[in-house]
Amino acid sequence: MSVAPRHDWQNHEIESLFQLPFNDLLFRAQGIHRQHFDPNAVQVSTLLSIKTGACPEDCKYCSQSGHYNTGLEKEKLLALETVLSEAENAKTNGATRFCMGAAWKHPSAKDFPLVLAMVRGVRELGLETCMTLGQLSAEQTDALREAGLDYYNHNLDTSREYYDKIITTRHFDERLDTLAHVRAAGIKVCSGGIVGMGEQARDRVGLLRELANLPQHPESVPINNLVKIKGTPLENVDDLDPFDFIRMIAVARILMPQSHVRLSAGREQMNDQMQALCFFAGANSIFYGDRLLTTANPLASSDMQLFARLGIHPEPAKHGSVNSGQLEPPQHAQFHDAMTSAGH
Ligand code: SAM
Ligand code: DTB
Ligand code: SF4
Repeated sequence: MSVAPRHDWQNHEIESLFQLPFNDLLFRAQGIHRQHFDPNAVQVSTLLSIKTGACPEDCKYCSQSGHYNTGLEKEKLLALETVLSEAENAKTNGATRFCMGAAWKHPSAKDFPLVLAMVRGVRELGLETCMTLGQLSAEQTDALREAGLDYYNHNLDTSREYYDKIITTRHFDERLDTLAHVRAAGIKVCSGGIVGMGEQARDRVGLLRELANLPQHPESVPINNLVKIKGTPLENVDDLDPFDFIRMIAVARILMPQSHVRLSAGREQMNDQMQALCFFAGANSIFYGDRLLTTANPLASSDMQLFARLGIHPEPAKHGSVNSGQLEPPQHAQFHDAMTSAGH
């Protein structure tokens, strides 16, 4: 029996989930997953950095912060044609959502019209649209919604208590304000965080509690494993135990049963077995394509093979945009070929 999602999780309840024996936790997460989703479908999004580097924020994990010398090549806001041609490629390769990220504190009035044009153009291609541009005002969220934005990504990143150790130039409550504007505008919320930043187990509990106790659960919850970037203050932080990463996915699945939980950054550093366990724990979304924003992601061909070996198929797009719900050739042709050659 499926129970209505809760928004009143207490720390001690979440801690007890994390403390369950691994098999008990995964069994429970998988049971909940099956009540709400096709257990063999995974949503696939492709990411593009539309404006790279020289960010005024001081996020200690990030290659794009202007506060650290990471050797990253900076780029201006991309031209509309470049973004649309990348989106076309993503669609041809089988992605159903196109996520565009900019290294900004917030979008400027000068750049905003081009951003809106990107949303309109990507949507016209029949892809779901997602943007992550930093802090937004209520007026900006309304304009994005009008342009056809489906999702806005803005992560809480970590617990309220650990947050100041990671970012000092933007406050936790400001993040919640942006999420509230996004929700009020009728845009779907994509919000999660990063683990493996030297946080304590209680911070992973705190992050999930904040997300699960939002008035409405984010439709998409990216769980990123820190990609260590040379030159940032976190470049030498200890690795998180891989089982604790899988536990994080499983507990997110239990707390937010109807949300897509994304196995997000860090897959390039994971083996296939680890990713398979993350899918079993309830992850049902990935970034697909050989680049995240500035770092490597597994090759699309490797992901197709992994899906085929696991009998996983990409989830069809569900959105109010042009092609609503229909995946037509050539979308997914590659996945289909990989599945066939793996004997499915
Ligand atoms: N600048 C915008 C912002 O921060 O809201 C959007 C882009 S930002 C890169 C999006 C998210 O990516 C961050 O909030 C963080 O959770 C994640 N991220 C960034 N760098 C990462 C890294 N090195 N490893 C794992 N996740 C990372
Ligand atoms: C999210 O939660 N993870 C993505 C996306 N939202 C924008 C970004 C991951 C970035 C990983 C490091 C990089 O490539 O720079
Ligand atoms: Fe800037 Fe976003 Fe990186 Fe923070 S995570 S430094 S806001 S690009």
